[in-house]
Amino acid sequence: MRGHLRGAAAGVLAAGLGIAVAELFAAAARPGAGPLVAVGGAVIDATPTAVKEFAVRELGTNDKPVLLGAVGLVLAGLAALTGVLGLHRRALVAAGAAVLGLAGAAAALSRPAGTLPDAIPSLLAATIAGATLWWLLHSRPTTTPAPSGDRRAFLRGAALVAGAAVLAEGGALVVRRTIGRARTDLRLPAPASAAKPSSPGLATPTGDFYRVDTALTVPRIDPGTWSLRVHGLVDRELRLSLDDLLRRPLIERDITLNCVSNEVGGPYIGTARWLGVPLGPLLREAGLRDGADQIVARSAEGMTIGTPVATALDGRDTMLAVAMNGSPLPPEHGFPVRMLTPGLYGYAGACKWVSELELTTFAAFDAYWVKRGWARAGTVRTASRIDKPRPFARLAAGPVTVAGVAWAQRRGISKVEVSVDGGPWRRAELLPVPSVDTWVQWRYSWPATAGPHSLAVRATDGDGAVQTEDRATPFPSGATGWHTITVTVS
Ligand SMILES: Nc1nc2c(c(=O)[nH]1)N[C@H]1C(S)=C(S)[C@@H](COP(=O)(O)O)O[C@H]1N2
Ligand SMILES: [Mo]
Repeated sequence: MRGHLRGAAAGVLAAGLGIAVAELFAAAARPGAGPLVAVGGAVIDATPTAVKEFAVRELGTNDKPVLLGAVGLVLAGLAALTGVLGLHRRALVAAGAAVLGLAGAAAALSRPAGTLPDAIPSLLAATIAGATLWWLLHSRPTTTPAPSGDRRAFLRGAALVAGAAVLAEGGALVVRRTIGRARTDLRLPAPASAAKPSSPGLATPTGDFYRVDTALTVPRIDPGTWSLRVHGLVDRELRLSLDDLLRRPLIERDITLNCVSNEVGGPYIGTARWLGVPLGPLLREAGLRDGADQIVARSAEGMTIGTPVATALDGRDTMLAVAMNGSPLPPEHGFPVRMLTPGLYGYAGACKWVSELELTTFAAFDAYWVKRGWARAGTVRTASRIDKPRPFARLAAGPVTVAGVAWAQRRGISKVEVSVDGGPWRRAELLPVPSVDTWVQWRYSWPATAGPHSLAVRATDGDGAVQTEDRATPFPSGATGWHTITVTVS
């Protein structure tokens, strides 16, 4: 019994050391390629969309820690088992490590942008864990007739392994800190083309900006070694450092970004003042070949996002963004560089932590979300939302300000109307906006009378098309329907 406990503990400790060293290696060399993250990512990829949506709904932003914790627990269980079996059959130590290492490597390679080097962290972890376990279990003959001395030796070895694991974790922390400092030290050049003045409250404070991605841990990318490769259907392949990008003329624009997964009235939308390099001139420099109709953006942690080439050339402000609301991009929002395509949902035009742009065709390649059934185009649908009053609010009779936002990036908003209890549509007042690519803030003064009431909002885009009442789910091309709330007036 005690022997079994010892075997299990040795297995878990050895795996812990292996993982910690692999995380340190990944932090320095390949962000997001740590073994746990690779396996977790593969699990997410393999999960049907319906289950994924269920998990996001039930667990919210805890979905990732929960998944990583589960992967860690399963690994700990398997490592403990390997330790117990390895007590009596040494070969099983090597076999267990090999199986787990290869499983991790296979998971890393199965990711959409997985390349051979991504297998290294898992293989490294398995090699270190296997060797450590072997040493812990077999460095001294287990048959010596001195059980207490043997126990002391085992505890000494275990403490050594735990210490090494803590050191490796600490190293990974230092790497991440150093990158954090490089981010705050980054000096942003002034834009060649500044944003137009805009009304206060138009932009979402960075800390409140929604975040949606599949990254299990936020990739920490060293801006000093980051580069962007532009290749595929181009005459000249480009490789640009962050300094190369920052030396180009920059544009500064207020642009609204929203997620296709946003429900009617939902929170996955925000507006920020972005600073970036316009993509069109860069693609022309690379010498765009005939037939290229898709830009496949790949990110450090393995996302692929497919964006129509036309959106970089039709005059809109499609850019490689380096800053958000006056500061370098926060790590969560894609530091050091992300794509931004006005008029497209994030999954179709806003690749974070971008490291590669491949010019190709839609016929030749389906990006991550398209493989999962989401629409190829990703064009933002006209929508509007009531932010004030809150649903189920209790209000006093008299004039009540009803307010919110409406958006139809690229087309703009020409009209917002409010209907009380299904009655006639009344025009809301629109605040001025810098361009068609931002949401519009609207307000309506409602003479509220006692009783329960429903409030609905609808927008008309710049082309005169009225937002449809028909309800559609976010999948596969964005939710539709009017946002309606109920309130009580007394
Ligand atoms: N690398 C990467 N980029 C990504 C994603 C992702 O999962 N990975 N998600 C996309 C989606 S679905 C959206 S809506 C936006 C969200 O950007 P934000 O988190 O900065 O708000 O990023 C897009 N870019
Ligand atoms: Mo999204």
